[in-house]
Amino acid sequence: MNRPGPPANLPDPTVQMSEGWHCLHIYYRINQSAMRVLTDADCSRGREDVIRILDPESEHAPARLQVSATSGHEADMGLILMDPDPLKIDAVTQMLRSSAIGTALVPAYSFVSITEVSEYVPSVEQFADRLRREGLGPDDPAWQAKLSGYEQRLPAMNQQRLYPDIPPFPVIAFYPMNKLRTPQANWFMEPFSARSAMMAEHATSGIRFAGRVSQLITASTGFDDWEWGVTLWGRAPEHIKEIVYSMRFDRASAQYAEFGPFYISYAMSAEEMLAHLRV
Ligand code: 76R
Repeated sequence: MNRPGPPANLPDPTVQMSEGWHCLHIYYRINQSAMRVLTDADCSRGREDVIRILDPESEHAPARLQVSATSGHEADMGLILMDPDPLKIDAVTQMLRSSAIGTALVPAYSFVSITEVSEYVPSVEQFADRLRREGLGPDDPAWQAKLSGYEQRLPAMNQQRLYPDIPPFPVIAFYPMNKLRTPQANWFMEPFSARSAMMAEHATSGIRFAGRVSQLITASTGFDDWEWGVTLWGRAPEHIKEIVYSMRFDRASAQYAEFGPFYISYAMSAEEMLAHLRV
């Protein structure tokens, strides 16, 4: 029988993405009973293991690695890991598990996602349409400056969305979210124009936090139980509360958003984290 073969000129199968990175947020709890049965030698070797495994400069480290201490009973330490290779990320968690204090490191929560440029990031043409809707025309003196400013900023902003640098802010909030699919509010049944207008309102409210909060939205449809992971880095803790509260009033959140658990962590080196956790 003549079966149709795969179409010609497909790229080779790969676990790497054509663009963007794999991302893992993982939280651990220190199990005190497991710590108790470790010998002093295991403990000090374990500390050295963890510092080595979580050194962002080491050769085995994924492209991005951030360590933090987490508030609340759910977790003690949090990691954000990003890399083109999902197995390089997974190797970090396997190294921790098989380290000298691996039995005391209990995963408490994890979230698997990938970086992306959202479909609602306006192209230069869509940005021009938006200016028109705001009442600005090509004859306006501000038109060209706004448009070419956006055109110049866009490549760097998309680079940051796909290959994010971690900002030098000490407070990290992470939570997963969905957009609702209920008969009363179904985001996915709304036309693109309506979703786009809501996301424009959302972006306008987000831009007010420039310099105080840095956001990373990673996509997880098909990768984890929620549709997106929201990572917020705050210059100070109050900005996190303020942005999340004020966004509750944006239509995209007020009507359509559903949230998972929230984790608040404080960025530090692996060595500082171990000292803080009294390991
Ligand atoms: O990336 C951009 O700056 C373009 C505009 C923009 C998009 C496309 C943007 C801006 N976001 C976008 C997409 Mn966002 N964002 C969230 C949350 O708690 C809540 O209510 C929602 C959680 C926060 C706090 C936040 C912050 N955003 C998205 C998406 C993907 C939707 C899709 O693709 O379908 C989600 C789920 C989401 C959620 N957003 C901003 C912010 C901030 C601070 C900004 C301004 C960014 C800036 O300063 O450049």
